[in-house]
Amino acid sequence: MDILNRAVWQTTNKFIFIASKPKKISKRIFMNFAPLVYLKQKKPFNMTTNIIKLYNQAIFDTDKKTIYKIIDEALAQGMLPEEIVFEVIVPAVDNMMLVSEKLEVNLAQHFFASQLADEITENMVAQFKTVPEKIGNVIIGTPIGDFHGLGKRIVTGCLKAHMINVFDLGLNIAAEKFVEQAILNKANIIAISSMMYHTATGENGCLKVRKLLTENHLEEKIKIIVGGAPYRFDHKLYQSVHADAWAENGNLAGIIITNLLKKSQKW
Ligand code: B12
Repeated sequence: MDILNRAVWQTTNKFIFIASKPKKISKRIFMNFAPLVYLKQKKPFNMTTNIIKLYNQAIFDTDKKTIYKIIDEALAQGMLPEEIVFEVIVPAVDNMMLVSEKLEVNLAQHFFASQLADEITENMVAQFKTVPEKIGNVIIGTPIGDFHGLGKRIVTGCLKAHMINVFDLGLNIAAEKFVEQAILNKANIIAISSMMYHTATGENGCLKVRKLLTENHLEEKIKIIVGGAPYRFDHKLYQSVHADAWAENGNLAGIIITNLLKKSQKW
């Protein structure tokens, strides 16, 4: 977030000074702080729209301090924690994915957006009037030999914001552990993040998880979803490794997993 926007948060006086000279402010900056005018003055204006705009901008600026101020302000103005999660946080994750196709969005911004989604969702859920029902349990990890954890963490943040319970096993996970943990936690989905071709297609990764599920007659209960760089290069690779599905990014993972959860046999 730029200095002008910070000033808006700091003192109303500074804001009035800025607002009195609108011609000198770039359109982008004006659009960023304009909604706050209404927020501060409590004028009838679509508050949720304002919060969404401010939140999205702060996400792009990777400005954590401002994000928490926006959330506090939203709560103070009467927005419910439920509304914050479902009308601000989840759409912001979607928005990041949508705009990244057109604008240059870097890895740090993606990572930041999903981390914050994860963090704020946890925070808000604790304040919900009725604790929301999680739509299902997911086990996630990288397979044996793969220590690339960034994609997995982004996916985890997105899934949590979609109200999915995630058990993150970490890196370098044996096929046996994926299955054992899925049974233990009554998970309907095993999500495997592979960043290298050989860990995606190797015998100790998804192929072995599938073998174990088949041997234990768990295929109706536990579905496998895969993701990571090799799958983005070859969209049919997921079939070769006998997964049920794949997803290109965290947001799509949330949508596809929600559908898989509906289809899988309950524990
Ligand atoms: C960062 C990085 C590293 C870092 C990892 C840091 C960390 N903590 O994760 C470090 C430096 C440690 C590293 C090491 C190595 N790396 Co490396 N690394 C990369 C790099 C540049 C980026 C990977 C990444 O984080 N991407 C960013 C994330 C956000 O994107 P993403 O993972 O694709 O995730 C998105 C989607 O794929 C999807 N997704 C991801 N996971 C999942 C899971 C599910 C279930 C779903 C549905 C979706 C999903 O959603 C995510 C969010 O939108 C890639 C190149 C590349 N462009 O991919 C090489 C790359 C993966 N590395 C490579 C290699 C070779 C290595 C090393 C072997 C290098 C070496 N000689 O030591 C080691 C191996 C270490 C190991 N055993 O794992 C190769 C792999 C080539 C291959 N054979 O397939 C790549 C492709 C580089 C290259 N072009 O050669 N690497």
